[in-house]
Amino acid sequence: MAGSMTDFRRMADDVRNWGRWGDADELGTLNFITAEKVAEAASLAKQGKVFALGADFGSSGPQGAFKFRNNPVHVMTVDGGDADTLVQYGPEWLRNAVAADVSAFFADNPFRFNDDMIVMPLQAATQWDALSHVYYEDKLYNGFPANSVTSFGAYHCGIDKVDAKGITSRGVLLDVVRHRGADVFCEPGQPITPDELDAIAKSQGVEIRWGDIVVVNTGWWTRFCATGDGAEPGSGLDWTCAQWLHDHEVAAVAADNLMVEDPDPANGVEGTFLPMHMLCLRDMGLMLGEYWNLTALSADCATDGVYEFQLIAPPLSVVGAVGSPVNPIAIK
Ligand code: UVW
Repeated sequence: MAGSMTDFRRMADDVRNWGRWGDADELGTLNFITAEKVAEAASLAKQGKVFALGADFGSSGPQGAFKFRNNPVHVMTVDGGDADTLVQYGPEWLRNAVAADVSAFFADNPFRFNDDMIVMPLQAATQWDALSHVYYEDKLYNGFPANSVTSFGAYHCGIDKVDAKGITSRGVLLDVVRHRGADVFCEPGQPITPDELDAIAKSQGVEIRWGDIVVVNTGWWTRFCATGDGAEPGSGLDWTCAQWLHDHEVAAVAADNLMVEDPDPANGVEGTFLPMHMLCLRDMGLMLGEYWNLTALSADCATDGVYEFQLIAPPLSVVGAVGSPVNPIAIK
């Protein structure tokens, strides 16, 4: 539903959690995940079914379409072939270096090894947005100054600040694709409203509870795997879903699309961009998960009618990072 800056500010005032868990808090709505909640989540692992929700991190990933982010670049730094190549063909100095440094590994013994490295934006594929990822008017979540994010990294609200939580809770899948009877994915121009989220939960027979991580299937990832088109917008959560997430006191929200919220500025707030990001990350302190591969999980939920699971989605504790790759695991 298109809104004005006045609507936006009214909602921002309503959903803002600053000070709710103390002035020093950098966990935000992850505070809803109590020990009881973690135990409840673990009790949902009943059938032994495991779903890895991480996308492939590789050169054919979803990035590149918008120019400012790239797909991962993966290179080998040592491989078993080095043993023969370096020892036989390397220049004298290198052979000596090899003799000194790695011949203990490669020469006169059968042991071989391979090493590699990856260069990529932390937003390259399946990811968590840290609370410092998006802000406005010079303030991060809980009022921390935006200039505390420097070229050295985020001193406040970095992804490393949520490490202690591990990020595991009861996950609930809301399947918009099947609810709409869409072929594969939610066509652009049809933002998912708060009422629709309630209707989906009701029709799936699942309740959204305090501290849950809500996972929304829009079919975007399934479609991307078929077309390779990372620029396909699809539809996402209407920006007013920030209020719904606040009212349900959920711990985090994730989706299979590129930005969780609806990407069309015409459905957002006049005069700004990604208003749900601003409300969730900066005002509520609620993390967003993007590019989650929900294809197999959503198919399974439709088959067995079980839409709740133990969700385990710890980010990498990259010091000062504003996001992290993740391979979330759903266990039923
Ligand atoms: C932006 O595009 C700023 O963010 P995200 O990757 O969270 O969609």
